[in-house]
Amino acid sequence: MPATHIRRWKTLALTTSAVLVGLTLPAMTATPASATTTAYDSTYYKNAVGKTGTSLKSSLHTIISSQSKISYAAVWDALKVTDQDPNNSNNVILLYSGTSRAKSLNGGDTGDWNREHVWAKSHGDFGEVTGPGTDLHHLRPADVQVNSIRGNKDFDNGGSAVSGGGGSLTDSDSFEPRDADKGDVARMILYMAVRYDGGDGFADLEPNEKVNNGSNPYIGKLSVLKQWNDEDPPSAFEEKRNQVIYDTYQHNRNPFIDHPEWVDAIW
Ligand SMILES: [Ca+2]
Ligand SMILES: [Ca+2]
Ligand SMILES: [Ca+2]
Repeated sequence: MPATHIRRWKTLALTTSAVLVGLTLPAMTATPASATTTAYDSTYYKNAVGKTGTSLKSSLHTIISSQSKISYAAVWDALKVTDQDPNNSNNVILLYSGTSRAKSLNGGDTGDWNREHVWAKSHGDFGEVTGPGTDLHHLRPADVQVNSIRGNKDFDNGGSAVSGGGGSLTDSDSFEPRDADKGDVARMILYMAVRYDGGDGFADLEPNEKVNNGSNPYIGKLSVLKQWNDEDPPSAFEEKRNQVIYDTYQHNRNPFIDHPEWVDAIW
């Protein structure tokens, strides 16, 4: 190796190790062994890094509650950006089915896609007014019929195949997304639980171990959601979506996409 290359490599190695020390040492003091680091740890998350349990949840609530909000009508156009098919800019990728469908087919008819509230509207009765009902961190494009089959069911394993559901399953009281969407669903639900704690005039949303939660501000099952978070880690699509919501629309982040290990640190 020519001397100039060796010098450059050494300089790079020194610089890299100095940066890594600066980033990882604070995180190693209290976060779980599988802790990840992100570019936002020393800025956006600086008051949360190193905490666990209710202390971590409370810090994250404060951090992510500083946000912009959009109207329910504006959600249509936002989803065309946040959920754009990486391989076809005319399409969006639909939650649960994984289908790529034309952005122009937004609507309410068979074959259209519409705005799925992953934390079902009825669970806390927040509806479609600006607030939890318009929060892009849990809104996804979904096939009209698949969305209707999910309805307001809680999430759990089991059931029979959903028609056009890409491998999703359902029974009388619960819905199981296809494998590639399991972690996404878990992290969206847990974002909502941390973001909405009874302020802003809305209910305190929380996960629990039940199905058939109905109109109570709860969604189950927490143990299953935790399992799904482990089985389906954040994808490039999910990370980009989080970034677009942060940069362009709401200016807040889903902490569980940046730090999936924080799920186990809180629950
Ligand atoms: Ca069930
Ligand atoms: Ca996924
Ligand atoms: Ca809550």
